[in-house]
Amino acid sequence: MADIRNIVILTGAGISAESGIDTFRDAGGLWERHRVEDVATPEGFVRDPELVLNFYDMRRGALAKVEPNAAHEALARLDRQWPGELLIVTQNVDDLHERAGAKRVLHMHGELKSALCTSCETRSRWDGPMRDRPACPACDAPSLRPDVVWFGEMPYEMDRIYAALREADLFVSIGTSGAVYPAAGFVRDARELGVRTLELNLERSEGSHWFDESRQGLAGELVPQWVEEILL
Ligand code: BV8
Repeated sequence: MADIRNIVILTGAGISAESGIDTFRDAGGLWERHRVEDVATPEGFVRDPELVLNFYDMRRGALAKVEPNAAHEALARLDRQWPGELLIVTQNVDDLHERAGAKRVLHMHGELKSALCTSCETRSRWDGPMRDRPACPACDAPSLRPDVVWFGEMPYEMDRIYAALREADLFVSIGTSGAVYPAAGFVRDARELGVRTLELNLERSEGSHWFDESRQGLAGELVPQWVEEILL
């Protein structure tokens, strides 16, 4: 693909599904077992901090039992071999892109392995549970919360994401339902900027009709195939 130099990739829970991490909206998904309002909003955290801390402790603990899949590995290979600009913007809070070896990764909704102090606002790498209210590494206050972006909170590094979209020649969306903004709006921003758009997803998503091309299938199959094509 000679005329493609700069690529922005958006990933969602679907890229981690084959690693055994629950998605949000598929059958049996996270939102079937937990009300979003209770576990993924600031109000829910104020109302019942233990419930929220346990919800994220459980998901953080599950990370140790899963591995990156062929889709994460393929994006890491693209990251290593792609000569132009590449940015993997992930909505996921898992660390599978990094564990597969990808470097140019941006977690717009934060990370399970990061803690945010509600007293000093320092963000610290964090691997363990938070339910016992551990001390903030920076200010010692027992006020750590999961460093994830809840509904109603501003996603991280939006300026950097829009700057990358403005420079992009190709926008690829992988494993996301297109249900949550502002991520779900990136395909429209890309189209308005004249950027080519491709969707790789198990089924048609809420935004499929906005893409120049939409391929349905397992990320573990579609992503390695696409990476092979683009590196030719
Ligand atoms: C904000 C982190 C602004 C936490 C998450 C009305 C209209 C428009 C917008 C709004 C509105 N009302 C409210 C809003 C804003 C709201 C929003 O969009 N609500 C929606 C519900 C309408 N958005 C926000 O609040 C955002 N912030 O807008 O701030 C602002 C402005 C000024 C000042 C302050 C604030 C923040 C949203 C972030 C919420 N946090 N996650 C955590 O992980 O616990 S959201 C979470 O769901 C994900 O991060 C992701 O973003 C989102 C969607 O999930 P997906 O990743 O797409 O997963 P899903 O299960 O939905 O789909 C999986 C897909 O994969 C499916 O399509 C499936 O087919 C596919 N798949 C499955 N298996 C495979 C597969 N594909 C390939 N292979 C497979 N094997």
